[in-house]
Amino acid sequence: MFIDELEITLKAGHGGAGKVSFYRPPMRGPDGGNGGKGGDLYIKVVDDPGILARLSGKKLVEAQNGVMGQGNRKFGLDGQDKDILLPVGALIKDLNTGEELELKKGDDRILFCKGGLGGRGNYEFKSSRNTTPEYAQSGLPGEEKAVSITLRLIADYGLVGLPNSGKSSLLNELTSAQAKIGDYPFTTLEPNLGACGKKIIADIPGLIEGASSGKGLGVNFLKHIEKVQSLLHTVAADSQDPLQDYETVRNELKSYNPELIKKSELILITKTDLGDKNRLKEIKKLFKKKKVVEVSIYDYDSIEKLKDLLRS
Ligand SMILES: Nc1nc2c(ncn2[C@@H]2O[C@H](COP(=O)(O)OP(=O)(O)OP(=O)(O)O)[C@@H](O)[C@H]2O)c(=O)[nH]1
Ligand SMILES: [Mg+2]
Repeated sequence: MFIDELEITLKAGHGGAGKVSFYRPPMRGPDGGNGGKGGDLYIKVVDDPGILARLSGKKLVEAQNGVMGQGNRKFGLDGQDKDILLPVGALIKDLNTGEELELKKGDDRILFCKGGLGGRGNYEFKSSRNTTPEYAQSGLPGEEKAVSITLRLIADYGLVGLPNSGKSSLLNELTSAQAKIGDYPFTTLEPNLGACGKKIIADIPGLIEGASSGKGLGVNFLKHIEKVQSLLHTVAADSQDPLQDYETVRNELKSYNPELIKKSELILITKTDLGDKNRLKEIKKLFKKKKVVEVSIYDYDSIEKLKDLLRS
């Protein structure tokens, strides 16, 4: 399942306690060693938008605690660090402070929660005034942060359009994605990504009237459009009213976030094999000065032309 929102607690390791211990007689004096440091928790940024699925159902990710010190002045082991893998584009919000961190490409590994220091053992408290200290420090707790993680896909192009208008079919032709295709609405239930050369294309579930207020599947996925560079708006050539189809989707984008319709846009008249030349001419006219490209998955040349255009 594709997951793009979750809440989780991230926690570094607790420092190990210092040890209270004494040499055996006749030596006497304290020999309790220090506790180990708690492991740090790192965010490791990866290029896989599907990675959040691994955290499904998890409430806590934590690094290892430091180990308690031992007699004979032995230090406890440090706790192991822990990496949590999160995708590029994720926004991490600290639920207590409201602080936000956005994971960008090129970020690698970010120290997010610092492990607690280990406590000092009683050996370290020996002094001329107190040659047999009977106390040691407990270790310090590691940092702990309750966060929400929200992912917005980072893509160059976002495919938008009514259900069944051929978005996923196009994604499969333009990239090596293998999105599910069906001759019924709402075949796509979660976003798909594919690469066309160096450009990433995102395919989201179809939008219908009312999508921005929760109808269909749209509203859950409209946020992914916020981060794309340009829109590829599919309109099927066999539609009764292509302009109305287009306006419906534009209105939903606008109601969700007016910024969305300011993005550059290419209208793709899809399934052109289903319309005769005259009808195609009519449809093109409807969109007047807008940038329109005709395409059919059964027309190899049209797909290759579109690939060239998108890559450039
Ligand atoms: N004739 C023809 N049929 C096409 C073409 N492209 C897609 N189709 C068909 O149209 C139907 C819908 O295709 P999808 O790619 O699943 O459409 P979608 O826009 O992703 O649909 P949702 O995921 O439901 O929003 C399928 O039966 C496809 O085989 C085309 O160029 N020509
Ligand atoms: Mg689809």
